[in-house]
Amino acid sequence: MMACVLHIDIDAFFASVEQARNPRLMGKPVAVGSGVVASASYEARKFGLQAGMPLRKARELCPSLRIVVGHAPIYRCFSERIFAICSEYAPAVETYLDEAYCDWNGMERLYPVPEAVASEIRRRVFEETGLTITAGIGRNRMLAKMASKTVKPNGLRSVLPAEEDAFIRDLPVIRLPGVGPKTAKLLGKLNIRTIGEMRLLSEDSLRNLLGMPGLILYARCRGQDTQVISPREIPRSIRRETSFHQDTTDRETVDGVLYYLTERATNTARRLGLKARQVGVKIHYCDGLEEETTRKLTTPTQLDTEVYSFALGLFERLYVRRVALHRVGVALAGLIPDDGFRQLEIFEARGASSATEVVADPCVGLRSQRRERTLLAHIDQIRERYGYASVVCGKSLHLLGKLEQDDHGFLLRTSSLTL
Ligand code: TTP
Ligand code: MG
Repeated sequence: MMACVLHIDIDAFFASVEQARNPRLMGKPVAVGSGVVASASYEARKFGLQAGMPLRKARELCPSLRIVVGHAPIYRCFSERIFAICSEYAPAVETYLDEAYCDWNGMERLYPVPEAVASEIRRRVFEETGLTITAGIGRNRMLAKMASKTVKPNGLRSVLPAEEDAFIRDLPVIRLPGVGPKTAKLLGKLNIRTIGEMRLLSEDSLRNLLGMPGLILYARCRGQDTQVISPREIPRSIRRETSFHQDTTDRETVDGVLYYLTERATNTARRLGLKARQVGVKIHYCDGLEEETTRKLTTPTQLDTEVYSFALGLFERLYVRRVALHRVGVALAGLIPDDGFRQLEIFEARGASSATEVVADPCVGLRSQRRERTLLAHIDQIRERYGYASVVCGKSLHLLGKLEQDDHGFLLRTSSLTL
């Protein structure tokens, strides 16, 4: 086999961990979540349960359902253990919440039969954690993931280069990574229902139809995916600091700079796929006194408004002297991969009271976060293409007219916007 990638995904992750921890749940329909289903065991799926379904409906469909409020830190221990096993078999492993991509490129001589290695990993994971995983092997990460999807749960499938075309050609477009329900509907209007049929569209028409992602899909529907597997390196902290052009007591300027520094830091965190568990603020008065403080967050974040509201609170605690400021800085620390655990932490906070309580709308907070996340993703994209200064947000609007700008953003006096 040529260059290849192994993809693994834990079966019914949260629900399986609960079953592994409590033998009485073994073999029973189990759902983890509160308000809505985050994960349903395969026994529960037979009743039609799926992620995102309100628990009330889940109970109607399956009266014997056992509902468990989630335990995110425990799930993380299980996934880390599984990822550690994967790392013993691959030089580079890229991990997400319950998925990992192992790079086996260049390892043909060491692993002449990749399926045998995948079987060994699956066996070890089961023996050492009690969980089952599904594995897919393919020439690139997309094909590996698509392969594993077809054999869930507890399966193994390898798609050989000669089989690729037959494998993807007749699948519905929604099965192609990057095609969501909206795109599928749009393609449906053009009478395009299978991945093979997508190839009838030229590069230009896909771009006109879907924007830049259309170009990626043009390659993907042909089985091509050039994205490499890269373990994400995690810095200790992301710090953004600057002196003012003149020492100042003007709150608009200070707030504007604080916002701007925060946004630069969160922008970097998002680019690196990280969330912060701590926010810090540092100030230097013009007479040389320095103060610094940090705060731990209950829920890690990478969102501008959240980090800024913490940073502002910290700043207000620190800035108590009536002396002009010379320099300010914002730091994100306790960085961890943005692996999607946040959602459950919110479920936990809501669900801690009682499992039967009818929660008015557990999704309100989630929705506004999701909205901000989507908005920020768009802003990040625009900035990447047209320069950082192409969008000015929030309180950094105060800096317009006060500070000069170039493509890279505001011209700070002594910037440390290096990362
Ligand atoms: P998935 O891998 O999509 O689901 P799963 O592992 O429960 O089931 P399977 O892979 O066998 O289809 O997601 C992994 C975990 O992410 C899941 O156990 C719970 C969490 N999750 C949520 O919290 N909310 C969601 O909407 C989804 C889809 C998953
Ligand atoms: Mg899974």
